Amino acid sequence: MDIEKIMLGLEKKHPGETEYLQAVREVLESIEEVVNENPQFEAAGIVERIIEPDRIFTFKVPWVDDNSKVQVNIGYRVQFNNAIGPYKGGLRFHPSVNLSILKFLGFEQIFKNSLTTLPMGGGKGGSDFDAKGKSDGEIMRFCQSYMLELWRNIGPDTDVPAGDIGVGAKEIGFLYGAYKKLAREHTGVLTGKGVNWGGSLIRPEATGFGTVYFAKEMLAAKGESLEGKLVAISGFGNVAWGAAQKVTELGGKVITLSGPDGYIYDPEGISGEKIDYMLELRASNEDIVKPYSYEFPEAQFHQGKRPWEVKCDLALPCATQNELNKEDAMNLVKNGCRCVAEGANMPSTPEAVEVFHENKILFGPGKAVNAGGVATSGLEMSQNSMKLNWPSEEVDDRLHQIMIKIHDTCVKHGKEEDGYIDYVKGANVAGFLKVANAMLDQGIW
Ligand code: NDP
Ligand code: 2IT
Repeated sequence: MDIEKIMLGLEKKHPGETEYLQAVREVLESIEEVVNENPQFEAAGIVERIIEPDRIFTFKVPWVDDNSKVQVNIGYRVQFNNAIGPYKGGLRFHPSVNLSILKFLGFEQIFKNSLTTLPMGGGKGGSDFDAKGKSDGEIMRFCQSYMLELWRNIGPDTDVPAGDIGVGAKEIGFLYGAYKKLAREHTGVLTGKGVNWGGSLIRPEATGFGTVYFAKEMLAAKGESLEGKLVAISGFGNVAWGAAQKVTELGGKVITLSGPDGYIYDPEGISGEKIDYMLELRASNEDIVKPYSYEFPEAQFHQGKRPWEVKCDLALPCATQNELNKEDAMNLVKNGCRCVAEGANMPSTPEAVEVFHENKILFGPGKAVNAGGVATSGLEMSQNSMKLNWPSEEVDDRLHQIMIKIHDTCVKHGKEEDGYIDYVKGANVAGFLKVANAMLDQGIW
């Protein structure tokens, strides 16, 4: 496989789509060996086909704000690959959303979903809608308009969206209400639904819980545990919230959170009512974590900075892509951090990942570490199909087992001669093989 030639072709076709090109390059570099060993993949053009989405929907989303002014956003859904199951992946509503970001997320989702062991293909969607300062009525009208266009292209066996940045329980509720009205069906077309109308218990916590279950396995492979560890978390949304809960439960101490405005350092640890306060912060639709330091004066607020400068044993980036660069990675290594597990999607830049690998730091990539969210979405789909609800212990146990299995799979495909585990390679190779073999079986499409 000639990676440079493939990348050149892709760059030509999709100029300027930096996040998408970054995600594709990382996967190609990991799977080079396995593709070269399996000439049937090259003969069937698997790589050329897997890096292009099956199709993309782009549409106008007009809505009326509280001042009776017409607003227009752009909506997207990228249906990337459905070789092993219906397209599955979240929706992101954030002003930064563009096609490059959604294509990178959809591409990553193919391999992540393959790792979960469940039958789900890869997709992603969203809009450049900015929820900041919007009333619930405005968010509802936006969600209704978005679904008015999207509903014909999704379905419980076709494409099943869920949440991501800016899309939580509230937005899923509005989107589902609109779908139900348009399709005249009550089906599992979205995941992350309310528990009274088809949602799975533990889905809200699942990404954060799964992240910590994975980190726990990484530490255990080195004979260590979370007990007494100092943990730096970035973000303050859904993933950060679940991770903070589970770290605390397993005996670790969460010492940072962050938002686009800066980070909080709380030497006493972020637990109990402080974790509940994160929900309030997130629901406020404000972009600041600063209020945390008013509420809990022992915490220090560091304006415009990222948490990677604090001394910690573990780092869990849970905010957004490319939020941890080479300098941050060098700071973490210098300060004795031993394990980095990505709760967010692609939060570390390629240069940062290189620093982790060079220093033999335990490094878990997002597509393995945060797969517990979509895995539990898969469990929600199973429950919807069977028309029953599992108790929270059962869902949590299944999630935990899936995360252990994903960890084992990464070890199997990523263990190097000196015993170091390249989790990036392990996740990419294992995720790829299952989808590539399914594509081989199904002919050229
Ligand atoms: P949320 O919307 O709940 O929270 C994300 C938070 O991060 C927002 O509050 C956002 O603030 C903040 N944020 C945005 N940019 C930055 C930044 N540069 N520094 C610090 N904080 C920032 O989203 P989620 O918690 O759901 O998603 C977080 C990450 O996890 C994303 O990468 C997502 O793709 C990934 N993920 C989510 C899953 C899920 O199930 N929800 C599953 C797997 C991965 P603001 O809105 O003010 O910009
Ligand atoms: O990035 C992700 O895996 C998600 N946002 C969750 C997707 C899902 O379908 O639950």
